[in-house]
Amino acid sequence: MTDLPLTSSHWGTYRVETVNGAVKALHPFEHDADPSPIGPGIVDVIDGPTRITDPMVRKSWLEHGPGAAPELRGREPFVAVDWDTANRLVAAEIDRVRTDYGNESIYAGSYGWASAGRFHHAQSQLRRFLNCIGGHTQSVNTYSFAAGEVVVPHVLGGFREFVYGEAQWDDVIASGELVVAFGGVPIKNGQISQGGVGNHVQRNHVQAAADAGVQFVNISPLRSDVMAEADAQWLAARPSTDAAILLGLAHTLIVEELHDRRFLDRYTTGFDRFEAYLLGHDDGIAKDAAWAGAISGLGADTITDLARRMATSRTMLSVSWSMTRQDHGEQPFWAAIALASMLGQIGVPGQGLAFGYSAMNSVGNRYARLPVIALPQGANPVKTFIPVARISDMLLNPGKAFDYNGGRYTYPDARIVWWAGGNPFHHHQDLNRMVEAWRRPDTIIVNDWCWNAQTKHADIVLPANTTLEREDIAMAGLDPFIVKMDKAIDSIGNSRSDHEIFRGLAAELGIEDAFTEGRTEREWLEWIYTETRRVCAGNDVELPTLEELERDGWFEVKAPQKQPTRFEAFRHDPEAAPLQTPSGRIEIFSETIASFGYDDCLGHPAWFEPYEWLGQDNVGDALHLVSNQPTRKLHSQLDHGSVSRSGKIAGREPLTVHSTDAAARSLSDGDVVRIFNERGSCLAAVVVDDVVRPGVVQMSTGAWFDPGRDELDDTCKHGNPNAVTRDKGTSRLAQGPTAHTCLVRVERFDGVVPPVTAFEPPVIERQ
Ligand SMILES: Nc1nc2c(c(=O)[nH]1)N[C@H]1C(S)=C(S)[C@@H](COP(=O)(O)OP(=O)(O)OC[C@H]3O[C@@H](n4cnc5c(=O)[nH]c(N)nc54)[C@H](O)[C@@H]3O)O[C@H]1N2
Ligand SMILES: Nc1nc2c(c(=O)[nH]1)N[C@H]1C(S)=C(S)[C@@H](COP(=O)(O)OP(=O)(O)OC[C@H]3O[C@@H](n4cnc5c(=O)[nH]c(N)nc54)[C@H](O)[C@@H]3O)O[C@H]1N2
Ligand SMILES: [Mo]
Repeated sequence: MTDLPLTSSHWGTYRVETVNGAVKALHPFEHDADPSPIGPGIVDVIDGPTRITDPMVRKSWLEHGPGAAPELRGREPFVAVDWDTANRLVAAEIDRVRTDYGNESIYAGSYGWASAGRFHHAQSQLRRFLNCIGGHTQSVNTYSFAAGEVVVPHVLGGFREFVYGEAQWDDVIASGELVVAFGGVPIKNGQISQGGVGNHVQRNHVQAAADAGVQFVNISPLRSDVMAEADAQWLAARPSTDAAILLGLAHTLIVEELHDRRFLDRYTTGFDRFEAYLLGHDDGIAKDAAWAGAISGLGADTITDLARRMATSRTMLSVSWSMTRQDHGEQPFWAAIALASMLGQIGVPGQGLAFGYSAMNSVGNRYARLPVIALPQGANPVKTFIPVARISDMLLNPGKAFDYNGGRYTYPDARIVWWAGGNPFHHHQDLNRMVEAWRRPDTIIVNDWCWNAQTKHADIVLPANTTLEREDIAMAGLDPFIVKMDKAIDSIGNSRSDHEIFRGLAAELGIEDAFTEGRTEREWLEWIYTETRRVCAGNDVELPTLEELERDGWFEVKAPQKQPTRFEAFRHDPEAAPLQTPSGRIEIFSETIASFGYDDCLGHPAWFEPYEWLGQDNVGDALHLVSNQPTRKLHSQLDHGSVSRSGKIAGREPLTVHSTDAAARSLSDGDVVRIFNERGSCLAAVVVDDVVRPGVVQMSTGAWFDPGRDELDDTCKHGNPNAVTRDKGTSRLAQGPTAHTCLVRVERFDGVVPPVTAFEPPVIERQ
């Protein structure tokens, strides 16, 4: 087995078995303690009807040019063309748009996860290419935790550097007593690490902590967010009420004098303003346990008990990234920082604050931080940007002003939209609104390898190959394993690597040398690896030569014996090791944010009623839809493969419904239901299970969007939750996505159940 080619993906490392030049099986990597079943899902779809084998152009666009019949996007046949034709069409369109409108009118935020592999990173290739021709409008922040990325730097002086190997599991296991996990510790999500995983560790860490006597509290609408073996206490709060719970805990600490005044005085600023707010001096409302217990549905006693336990235990507070993807998603993270400050345990190993254990395999994992080198993208002369989740707003409102993090900016007039390695028909909210927005640009170009909703809604599709069809190196700096990814099979059809796609376009535009710098793909790979090796050597980390890496296939970078706990130095001496905030301290009150004057994000953490939630008036029989990350895939990737499909019910996405809510609607297992609200609707298949809180339904993201035709026009027949989620920013501060705040109605679908067509390719005409 160990002589089979190796490959790496965001969900793990595998050995590839081929027969006669075709992929037969993917086998788990021999050093992976807990391999993910996701990988083999590619085997039956790498080739076949969903694979895009040639460049494709939407029929009206080909016949009538840019902007032709945009309402037919997603409904029209494609015409297969050769690469020369595709390159000519794309180059001419780039030239037209940059000449007539300027490079700002090329939107290439192109958000998304693409594939693992340092060189063949689709977005890097796209940006490098566009930067060679004068630049493009870009996006900032992520769908993962935009609200955190924007608010936390104001409060702690940084964010990403606190997320991954920071609050280490090793320390929790050695000395922790209590893990209070908002959004749980979802092992399903720990399957993933951006850029590749060698060894999955989250399950074993939770188990080791539980074995060591650490107690878990799972504050989540979903019981399974902490694995059963950890025997967690489940506090099934109403979704999107986390900020209120955190404030109620904070209030309880004050009235019971359990807060660490010494820590607050020495390490934080602005606690008095927050305290006044908690006590209700501003608005007459005490944010006490009764108040929080009522909002969250947990009751006052639960909040009080938890506050006391947290104050008297060695406590790790973990806030999952999902909490940022709710309305006012800035608040839970900020409130959690304030609460952890009040507990006074920040900077002590095994205690304090963690951002999302098991959101990815790397969170809490001890590993050496490598300064890995990426493909240089060059400089983008265009400074225009949008917050990533404002894509529909931008397309619908060119020239309109928007707020972001203290600034006021204007949406550009995007004429070309280009995606390579991401899928807005997966990731964006309110897909009906996006379909509308998608009619605005003149030209939509997508590089991808399969006929998903995104490629079906494009004008020009440039077929990419997959990781199994090219060589690369997995080396993202978030995992101890460096893996030489082998080319296991030849490219399917006429597909090309993204690099090769852009090289062809660069040649057409006369800038090939600028794009390639005279290097072949292999020479780029060698350059990236030897540069990384050189920089690592300067940091006292010895990596093997490329020859040695290729001989062995992989290399495990030794973890440091002891990694200093983040904030340890700050705790030791806050003057000598200040935070990168204006005050050098933890900003429980931020003068900077207060100075922005936003009514939806104040100078301190606060509770804002979400735009829709179970506690609102007239909630009626509405249910809160939690559309969390899928267990059997990463986002939409490989939804068409056997592993993901094995989780569907008669081909449709499952919707988990509590037994009382099922009974009230006469629903039983396997029933097809319509999930709807004023924004849209989708079908799904019912699973009755009390793993969800009453009033909450759960449906994973990732089912390929499959709007019906004719009588079911805007209903997604397959079960994509973004058919019903709302497209509104978290606040004027971060403008992050708010998918997790969503009310729906659910009813049995009594009509003739339409077939799922998500995995059918479009009609293709060959010239
Ligand atoms: N309702 C709801 N929506 C959500 C979320 C949620 O919790 N709820 N979560 C959000 C989050 S956190 C995220 S990160 C986003 C994820 O959203 P995305 O990252 O956009 O989702 P993916 O499905 O990973 O999209 C990657 C695309 O790249 C393609 N691809 C893979 N490899 C290659 C390659 O080598 N070259 C090219 N050209 N293409 C390739 C894949 O086929 C796929 O279409 O979704 C967000 N959306
Ligand atoms: N298998 C798999 N793993 C993944 C991914 C994937 O697609 N598949 N995606 C990866 C990516 S890009 C990211 S960003 C991370 C995301 O990691 P997370 O943000 O942690 O992912 P989610 O699954 O959306 O949310 C975790 C849990 O939060 C709970 N939750 C939802 N709403 C609320 C709420 O209002 N309050 C509380 N307290 N809990 C709530 C849900 O029950 C959910 O299971 O996952 C990564 N890991
Ligand atoms: Mo994400």
